[in-house]
Amino acid sequence: MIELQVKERRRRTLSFRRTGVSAECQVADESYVPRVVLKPDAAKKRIAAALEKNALFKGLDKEQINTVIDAVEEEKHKAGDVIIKQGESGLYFYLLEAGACEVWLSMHNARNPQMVKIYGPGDSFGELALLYDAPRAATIKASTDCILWTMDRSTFRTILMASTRKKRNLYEDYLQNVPLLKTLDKYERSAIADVLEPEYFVAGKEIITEGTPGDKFYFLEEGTAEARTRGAVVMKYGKGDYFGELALLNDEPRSATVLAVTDCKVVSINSDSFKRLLGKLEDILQRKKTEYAAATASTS
Ligand code: 1OR
Repeated sequence: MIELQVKERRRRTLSFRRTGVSAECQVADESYVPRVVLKPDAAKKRIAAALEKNALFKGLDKEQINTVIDAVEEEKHKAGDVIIKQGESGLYFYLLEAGACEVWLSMHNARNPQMVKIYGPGDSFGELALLYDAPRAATIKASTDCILWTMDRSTFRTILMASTRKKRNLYEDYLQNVPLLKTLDKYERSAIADVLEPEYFVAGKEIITEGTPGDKFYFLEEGTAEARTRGAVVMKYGKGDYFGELALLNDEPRSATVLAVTDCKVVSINSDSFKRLLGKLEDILQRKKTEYAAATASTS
């Protein structure tokens, strides 16, 4: 059973009084006054390092990053503390600097909550309630002693809401139609949308080069591409297909060249995010190796 020690509730009265955000709105706060929590330079450096690990902060400019660094507040938790409680309203977004946090979910008809995920350093949570004015979708509990940086709702909505929503909406339909991701739920797909980086390749350009080290996994969003080993075409790709998984899964050099046949738009995921977000699809991904082997055998 999860022990309830809801810090968020305790802070709520204070925060409402201070910021007066009780009127819910779908847009960022127009009257936003940047919040400044004074902190030493060493703390600022730690925050900057944690922000760098997190995809949600990728598109921010220097000024926005500084606003975030000023606004966040350190919060330490002991192993076992409940940081967010499912069903309650949410006031803070959390960035985990050190330690691990568990995500517990109570499904409609299940008697006991289930642990569905563990967050580590650089991960963030608590965005859903702020993005959609919804109750907390899950309970978050510290599994070890933790250091977190909390961002108030007003800063989140002003700095992060538009970019996060835009990216999630942009890729929602696309990711829903990628066969590989069929078994993931909507929330897991939005976590993938957060980390996608678009890249463009003109027809004839190599997206991946056989024998080189691999650090990215790709989905093909537009165009057609083909994989070649020792010059022979072993696989053809269209919209929604993926490639580049083997080098990351098996820690080996690229086993094929992937060439843009037409102009292509791809979205890539770096190796850390790939392991974190697609790790549970490893069985499906490993099967591709058998397909490649069969295709290579039939061309040699
Ligand atoms: P929040 O503001 O709702 C709880 O507060 C947070 O838990 C939530 O934002 C997310 O940041 C985080 N479904 C919903 N929320 C999740 C999930 C999740 N995982 C983490 N959070 N699912 C688990 C996916 C492995 C979907 C389960 C069906």
